[in-house]
Amino acid sequence: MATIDRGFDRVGFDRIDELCINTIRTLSIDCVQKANSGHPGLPLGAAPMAYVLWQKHLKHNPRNPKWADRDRFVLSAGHGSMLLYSLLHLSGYNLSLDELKNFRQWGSLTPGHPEYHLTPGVEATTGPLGQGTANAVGMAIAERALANAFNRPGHMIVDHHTYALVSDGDLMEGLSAEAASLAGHLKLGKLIYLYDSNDITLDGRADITFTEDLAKRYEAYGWQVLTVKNGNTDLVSLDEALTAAKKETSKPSIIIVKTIIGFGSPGKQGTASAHGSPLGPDEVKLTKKALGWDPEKSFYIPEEAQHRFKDQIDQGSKSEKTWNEKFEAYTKAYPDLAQAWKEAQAGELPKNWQSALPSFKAGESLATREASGKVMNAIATTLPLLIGGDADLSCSTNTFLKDQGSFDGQTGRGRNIHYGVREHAMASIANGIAYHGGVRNFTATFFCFADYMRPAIRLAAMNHLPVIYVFTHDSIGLGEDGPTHQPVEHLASLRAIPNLWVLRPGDANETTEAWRLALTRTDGPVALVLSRQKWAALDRTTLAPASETARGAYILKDATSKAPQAVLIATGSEVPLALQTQTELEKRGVATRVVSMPSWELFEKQPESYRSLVLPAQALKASIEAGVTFGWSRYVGDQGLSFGINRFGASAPANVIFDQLGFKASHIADEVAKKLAKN
Ligand SMILES: Cc1ncc(C[n+]2csc(CCOP(=O)(O)OP(=O)(O)O)c2C)c(N)n1
Repeated sequence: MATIDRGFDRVGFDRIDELCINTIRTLSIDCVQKANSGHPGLPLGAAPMAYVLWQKHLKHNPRNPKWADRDRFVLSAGHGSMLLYSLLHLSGYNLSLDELKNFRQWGSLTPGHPEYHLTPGVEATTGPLGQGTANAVGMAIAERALANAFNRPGHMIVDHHTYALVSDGDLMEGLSAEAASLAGHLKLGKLIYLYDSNDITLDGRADITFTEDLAKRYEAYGWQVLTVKNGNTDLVSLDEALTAAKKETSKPSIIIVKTIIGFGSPGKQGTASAHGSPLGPDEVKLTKKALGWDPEKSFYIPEEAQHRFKDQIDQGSKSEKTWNEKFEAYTKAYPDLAQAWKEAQAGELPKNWQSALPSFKAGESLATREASGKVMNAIATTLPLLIGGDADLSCSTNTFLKDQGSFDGQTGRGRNIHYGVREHAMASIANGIAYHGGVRNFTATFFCFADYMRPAIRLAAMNHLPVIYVFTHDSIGLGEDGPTHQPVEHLASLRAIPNLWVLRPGDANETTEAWRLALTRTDGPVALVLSRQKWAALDRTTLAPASETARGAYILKDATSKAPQAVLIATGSEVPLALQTQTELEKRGVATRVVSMPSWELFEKQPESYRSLVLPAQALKASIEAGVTFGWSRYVGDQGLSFGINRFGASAPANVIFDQLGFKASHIADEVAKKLAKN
């Protein structure tokens, strides 16, 4: 067991700072103990680095957690949530001691892992290791993009840092490597990681799996690497390292802080048993004693410490006041920009943005990815704060914004972010951009690779982040690349994520509408699922208007003479096939309706009266979609039919695969007629 050293280096710090740090520590272990669940080890070890950062460096105003030019702090190792809750409470955020005492309980503001949409001052939802490292990269990107859009000579209204506290587990995750590689490449000089290097993970010593030279790795990524040898007590070195990190503006910095997990706990410090379970009542007392605390006092906040923490409120109010004065001067000098800033901060889009949305002529043959590319380039002119990028596939996803340049991490110029082949980081960085706010952002890749992004998509949905995913090459329709690249289960898989809208438009004009819906949405992410292959834009003079896309599903073309006997429900590239099948069935005397259903989620929001009008109970319903049929029984019912692909695809020209797998009007018409005959 490592010996407990309570001595603090006192140059620039005093006894009260030590008291503050131990207040964070004891409060955290008391809350974990009361909950009888949680992670005491990280708060005990990382309290000094977090305290020095918050007390001496972090630009924030606890009285206004949403002040736009605040520094961002991400606790990437979200399991150490009590560290963050203690800091928030003690620094004067609107998070009461009672909330802390309710740690991990139903309805509290202090859930097991920090949740962005719940707790004032929590900048990102973390817990799945690695996510926060990439979220922080996204925040640093957003900061630069906004600086480029709004700062003017003599008027620096955007100028803040992004800090992340990261752990061994965070840096083991491949995601963090993708994110760090890109951050180094982009030279994000205002991004700083504090790495709680305690050499312990959940199962034991980190070196049972993690033995590389991490400093060299980050140097190779193009980061400044700094080390603090004794993060348990050496506050001066922590302070100096943070100063050095801020001084280096040409690259991101990582400060490797050597700490002891569970610092202060005589029986558990330095071991994995301090990581993820309460210390136990006796060990809590022993730890308090070792830290010079009264072992009998729980949730104790010494007055002197309370007073010192409150400095942050005064300091924060002053900083924001200074910024407000700057913004006043800016408003006088640049009234239009100031107005645009306010709108962007409120998450509003410029009033005229929809004027640029294109419409497509009936019969114009184009893939929905091409239609999407045209929409994006048209609205790029009316939405100057739309940024985004692709994972090395912009030529195929059609998502490059022409004449808008490539994003530069130093100046923030350029609206196309080249993510490289780093899909997971792309999606997590997109979350970071959205968490930051002020800009809107999209990502793009082949639909099949949505799997690489899924952990971040899930978090975007959970946190109501308005990220837009452009997924192209959405089915076997991509053809010769074969089953590895042909999504089949992906629609079902994304539809299973709560609060994610999945839109698979049925032609070019539905694609325009899908973009309109995606950009209008502010409370969650939207996946646009688009084709590689072309077909003719539908004739909206004879069919229902594409604006009906907003209802999720609509009667595209009704049965000719009487109430429908069959209703064909199709999405995306299968909509024209449904129309052909309808013609075939009508020829055979079967009254057939075609419903285009670009989005299940939007359809679910419609009143029951509308839903039962579109999908009448008495008709035979059949879904047609080039993906697994999983879930379609919800709309076709037990007696309905589902035409889909419950296997992997194949490598061949697209039309051949569609034919071979039964996507033919004659085949579908036969099956529908047969079923009707049986009923
Ligand atoms: C993606 C992911 N995998 C696994 C876990 C479960 N988990 C929580 S903490 C942890 C490892 C803890 O090690 P470290 O990150 O060094 O934290 P410390 O022990 O220093 O608190 C694991 C595996 C997780 N939260 N996220």
